[in-house]
Amino acid sequence: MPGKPWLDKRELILNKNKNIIILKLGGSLLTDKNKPFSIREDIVKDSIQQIVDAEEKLILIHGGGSYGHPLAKKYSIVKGIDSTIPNQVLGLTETHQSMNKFNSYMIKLFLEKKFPVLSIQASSIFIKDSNEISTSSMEVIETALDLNIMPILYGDIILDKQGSFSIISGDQIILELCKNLERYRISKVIFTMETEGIYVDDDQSNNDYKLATECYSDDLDNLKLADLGQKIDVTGGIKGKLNFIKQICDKNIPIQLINGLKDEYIYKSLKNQEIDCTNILIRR
Ligand code: IP8
Repeated sequence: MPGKPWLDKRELILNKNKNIIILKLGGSLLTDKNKPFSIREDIVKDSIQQIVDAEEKLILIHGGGSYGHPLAKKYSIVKGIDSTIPNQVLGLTETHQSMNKFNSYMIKLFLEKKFPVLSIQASSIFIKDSNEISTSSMEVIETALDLNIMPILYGDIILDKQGSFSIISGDQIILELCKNLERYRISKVIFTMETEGIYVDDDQSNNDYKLATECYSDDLDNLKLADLGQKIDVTGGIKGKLNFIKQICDKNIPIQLINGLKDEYIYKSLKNQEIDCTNILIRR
């Protein structure tokens, strides 16, 4: 269109690949979750290198780890506004700022590798109304993807129109993306953790836990899960994760749970190469 050259450029970009992967890097992988403000630098750098090497179109989500959960717990942010908690609103903003700091560390590493990323704050694009997420504009994310910029979102605080607030976990953000992205098709969601996936007691009796390599989403409720040790987690741990996983599967999106500590597993998963992990399948 004469006089509007950017429209041509947009057209060109829009014709490109419309499939994306969503990758979550768990907070307990990236940080020492029980020691406030501690980044596991080698693991973060290695994970970022694998993402850069894979050259796939994706949205990256990261968890809170020791930058989010201890502060959120200290001020009981998940429970919403409570005037009996001293400085709770200040604690809410401190939690957000702490997550920003962690996110900035990640962003800087990508930019040092000349890899274009854009930090998008969940607290600016999502809001709750009586505890239900009511607003979600995906346009910024989709336009960033059009421009081949990798959007990075992270567990954050979320405000509630009824005069309260809570925490939005990385898993909840993923579910919202799965529900609301319109111009992109999510081919797969990868959750990167510190174990190969879900460990279950096969015969439900002798505590002999085995890796569930394949698991149908509608069987998730009936699994006897291994207790892999509880760290500070204000957003529900593995049980909370499975709840989101089921809802993501309802959108017909396959899920892989992988061990981010294993050599090149993030790269291999992004490239659909075979690895030991849990694949959550959808029954047709
Ligand atoms: O680690 C929690 O996100 P998650 C974010 O994905 C905060 O559960 C601020 C605790």
